[in-house]
Order: sequence, then C-alpha cells, then structure tokens
Amino acid sequence: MTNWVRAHTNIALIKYWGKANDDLILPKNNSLSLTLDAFYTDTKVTFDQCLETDLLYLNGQQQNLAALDKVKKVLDAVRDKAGIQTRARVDSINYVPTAAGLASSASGLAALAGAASQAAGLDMPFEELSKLARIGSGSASRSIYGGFAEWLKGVDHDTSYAVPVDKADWDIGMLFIIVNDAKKEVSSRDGMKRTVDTSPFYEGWLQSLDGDLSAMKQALKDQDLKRVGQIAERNALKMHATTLGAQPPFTYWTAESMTAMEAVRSLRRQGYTAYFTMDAGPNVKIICRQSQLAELKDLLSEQFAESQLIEARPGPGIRTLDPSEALQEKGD
Ligand code: 2P0
Repeated sequence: MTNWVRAHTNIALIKYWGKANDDLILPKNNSLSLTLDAFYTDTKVTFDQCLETDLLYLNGQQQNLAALDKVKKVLDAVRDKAGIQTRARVDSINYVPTAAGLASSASGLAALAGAASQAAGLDMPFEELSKLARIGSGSASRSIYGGFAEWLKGVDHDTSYAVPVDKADWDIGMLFIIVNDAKKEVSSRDGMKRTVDTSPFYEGWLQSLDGDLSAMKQALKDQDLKRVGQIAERNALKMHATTLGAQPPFTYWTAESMTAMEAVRSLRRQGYTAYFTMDAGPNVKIICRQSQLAELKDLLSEQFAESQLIEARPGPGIRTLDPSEALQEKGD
C-alpha cells in the first residue's frame, strides 16, 4: 500500500534546544509548538525488493547520501518493527513558498514516519508515529498533531513523544518575515550541541523552562494572546542568548532580523498584539491575531517586500491523502 501522507510544519513557542541523547534524539526539555497551515510536506514510501539501497527524491530530484541520513533512521526503525529488510524509495514534495528559507525537517520527517509505517503495513497510533518522527528530527515529533502540541522529553525511546494540547481554534496566527533564504552556517543540530557542551548560559536556560512551560499552558487555556506572545518572545530570546555564550560563539540573527524584531515592537507601540519568535535561522515569525494578519501584513509592506511576508494559521495534524487528491494536487 503506497499512499501520500501530508504533515505540516510547526513553530515552537517554547523551544527545544539541546539533546540529552543524540542518537535517540531525547531532548533536554519539553517544548510546545503550533502546527501551521502554510507549510507542509507530502511523502510517499515504496518498499521495493529490487532496490539495493534506499533512495530519496525531494521535489523530484534524487538526493545524495548525506541527505538520506535522517530518512534512513526512520526507515530502519520501521523495517525493524515490521520485520522486513526491503529497501525503500521515498518521494517527498515540500510545499514551502519559494525562497522561504524555512527548515522542512519537522514536516518532512513527520510525513515520512506516517508514509513509511503505512507502506510497511504498520498501523501506528499517533503516539507511536510521534516517537518514530522524533528519531528522524526532534521537532518532527510535534508535527503529528494539529494545533498546539507538547513534546514530553521522557527518559527513553518509549517515553519521549508529543501529545496534543489545544486545537488552536481561536484567534491566533503567525506572520512570517523572511529576511534571508541563504543556507545557515551552523545547523540547528550542531548549534544546539555546541551550546549544550560549551555555553555557561545553558544551565540558566534549562532552569527557566518549567516556569515558561506552565505559564504558556495556562495562557493557552485562557486563550490570552498577549501572554502567549510575551512568554514565547522571552523564551526565544533566552534560547538565542545561549548561543552567544558558546565556544566558539555564534548567532542566527542578522541585521535584518533585528530590523524585523524592531518592526514588531513598533506594531506593539501602535497597539497591536504582536510578538516575535525565531528559530535556528534569521527569519522572524510574528505571533498575532489571525483576524489581523492582513492588516499587519499591509502595515509591514511599507518596510518589507510582499514576497517576504507570509501569513500562516493553525494547521491540521498528519493525514493520508486520498488518491484522487494526491493526483489532482500534483497535476499528474
Ligand atoms: C524548535 N528548533 O523547538 C527548535 C527551536 C530550532 C530552534 O527543533 O537535531 O531540526 O533534527 O532534532 O528538530 C530545530 O531542530 O533538530 C528545532 P534535530 P531539529 O523548533
């Protein structure tokens, strides 16, 4: 059975930054994210007796061995569970606006977990899919669910997975300011490792997380956007502060990132509920009211090009596309 499976990307409001176990991808802390409608990956896996190695095609282009690394980990885990040795062909299509410069590992590895388990005949509940996605890429564990999800750090493979927190069916959205689409100098994987190993600020970051997480959950329960934004913005700033203490030090910020952050502060001064978050790259994401996305985009278009501004709303969890839908959307 080979179906296309779709998973959407997510942006963390409480960040995952650092691993307790590099191989299993167990995080040092729980994290909490919002899955978004704007960016997603469709993936199909075909186990084929004729193949001698696993193959990965991304947007129709065959990928080299290095790109297969994360994919192979998920495929091996599926083969192990299904008791098969067969190699697989993975076809994956990323629906990320061109030049967005956004990482697709969350949606990509989540879609792969769904597609590979189905292709191997495994019927895995979401919790198991989340674990499987996690061993490909940590943040992918959260992309199994729509709305808000929390990745519980756990202590081993069986206890580290994401759970749904809230459907996000209220007035919350995100506006992306794409400031740079260049490939980053320090990958998130290397960046978090360097920070854990060398930054004296890392302990302080870890100690502040329980407080951030419980405050965030209460703010979500109250549907209090202002508090959600305040907690998320501060959490992101704290995460980025740890990288400045690393050896050698590094930052994902560019001058344009700071311009974008200042633009968000300016929106606040004008009375809008708008807060920013940033990940392992220079782009800035504004947490705002879904009902004000167009208005904010309009205001920011005085400072940024139309193509730099992308609206996103809460998105759905992982799902299997029905064949007509997959064919129709791919136009073949
Ligand atoms: C997050 N990031 O919570 C954090 C915030 C980046 C900054 O998850 O090594 O691609 O594959 O587990 O999931 C990016 O890291 O890293 C990330 P791996 P991943 O969204």
